Amino acid sequence: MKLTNLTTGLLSILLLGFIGCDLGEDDPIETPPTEEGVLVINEFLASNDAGHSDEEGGFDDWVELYNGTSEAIDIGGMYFTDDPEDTEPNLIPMTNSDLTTIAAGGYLILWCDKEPEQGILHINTKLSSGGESVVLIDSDGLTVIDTYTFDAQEADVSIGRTPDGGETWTAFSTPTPGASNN
Ligand SMILES: [Ca+2]
Ligand SMILES: [Ca+2]
Repeated sequence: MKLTNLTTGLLSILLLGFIGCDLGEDDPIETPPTEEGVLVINEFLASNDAGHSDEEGGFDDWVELYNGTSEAIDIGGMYFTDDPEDTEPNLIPMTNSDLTTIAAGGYLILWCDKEPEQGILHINTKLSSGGESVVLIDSDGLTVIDTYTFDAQEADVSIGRTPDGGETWTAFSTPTPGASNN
């Protein structure tokens, strides 16, 4: 008799537990995202006819980086290239961390104008409007931080992630260099 009561009790506990789990699965509250932000290529313009110009007034190609992490990141010492097979990617100089540091949640523009004499954020590479890649490589020269390969581009229409740092790439007829893509 005692054993039967014990068994019934255990079954009740198991059944309650089961019902509890079932209710839990139906809970409409979604788990908040836990994935930490990362440093990404967030937007780029490979055909700049009359969009945003650089300090010298040049309508040059540009790449926007976005720091989705909670810490400032200095990209000095990292590399950028338009070719994933490039054995000599462009070194981003380490000579002025004020210019190369991206605040947490901040943006930075690299000008792809083949005019490195215009400053350390001017890469010795232009982007092909016919399509190629944008590749950001870590300071070890090997680890690809982010890369994206694109097809032929329309003039003054940028391609970027939505939301900032997100998985989806969208064409923007109103580019937002240095600001949120939203
Ligand atoms: Ca320029
Ligand atoms: Ca933007």
